[in-house]
Amino acid sequence: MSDQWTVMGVCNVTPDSFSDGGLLDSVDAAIAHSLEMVDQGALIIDVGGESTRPGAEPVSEQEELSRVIPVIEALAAANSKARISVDTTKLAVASAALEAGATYINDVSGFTIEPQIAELVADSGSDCCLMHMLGTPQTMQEDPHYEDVVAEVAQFLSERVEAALAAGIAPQKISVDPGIGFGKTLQHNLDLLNGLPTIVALGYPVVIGLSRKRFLGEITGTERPEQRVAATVAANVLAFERGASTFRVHDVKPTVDALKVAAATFARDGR
Ligand code: PMM
Repeated sequence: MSDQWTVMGVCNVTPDSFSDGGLLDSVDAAIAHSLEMVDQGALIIDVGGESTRPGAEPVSEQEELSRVIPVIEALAAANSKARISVDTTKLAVASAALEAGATYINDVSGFTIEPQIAELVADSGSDCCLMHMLGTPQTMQEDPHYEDVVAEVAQFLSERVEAALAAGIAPQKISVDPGIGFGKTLQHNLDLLNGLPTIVALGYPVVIGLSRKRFLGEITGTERPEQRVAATVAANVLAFERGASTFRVHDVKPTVDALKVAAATFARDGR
């Protein structure tokens, strides 16, 4: 386990994301929120313009561009300490985002939807996160099935890493993410959290995105996503203990505080 950790703050500029959709529907609101997350300790801001909520309809390239690019441009102009990530599966959006100042591509399909993104990442020298998803957001929660979820997700991620390396992406630019909630039941999500050391053993930093997700609501009986903060913090501390290093969250301050305490404790423990 490492005591290095990074918080990635979520800036969804979508009318329909599951937990914060519609709140950030102006560039000014998105920037103010992002800069607040940076003040609270986020080192990466992840800007997304297409909801990946279960059942969400895809958005057109043009619509996604018009949502995220003005925000990325304004965020880059604000010169904050944080790096800018774009949460997209589209080559055109990734490319425009890099031009606008992003340096990190977060592709929830692990470069399976538009594989040419891998070459773009390689040529630009940007970082990337390769995530596991079963099916598409439209279908992923329709009775997801695995023989061994941890082994299958690890196998998928290792294949996607190979594809990224083959495209010329430097190994130190790659992170992997088991994709909590993307084609997973409550039990699959818990198995993946428990099994994180298997994903960590692939040898790449592990990103975990469990913030406010439905499985936390199922466990706690908390209907409203914004009331799942304590559950999010608890699960992230456990993920940290099992070796995750980047934590994608909506609620930056409580997560940063919790990870500081966890890191200080484990550092004392000498682990
Ligand atoms: N989850 C969502 C969107 N993007 N990216 C990564 N790398 N990992 C995730 O778990 C992830 C993601 C969906 O959650 P949101 O609607 O709160 O953005």
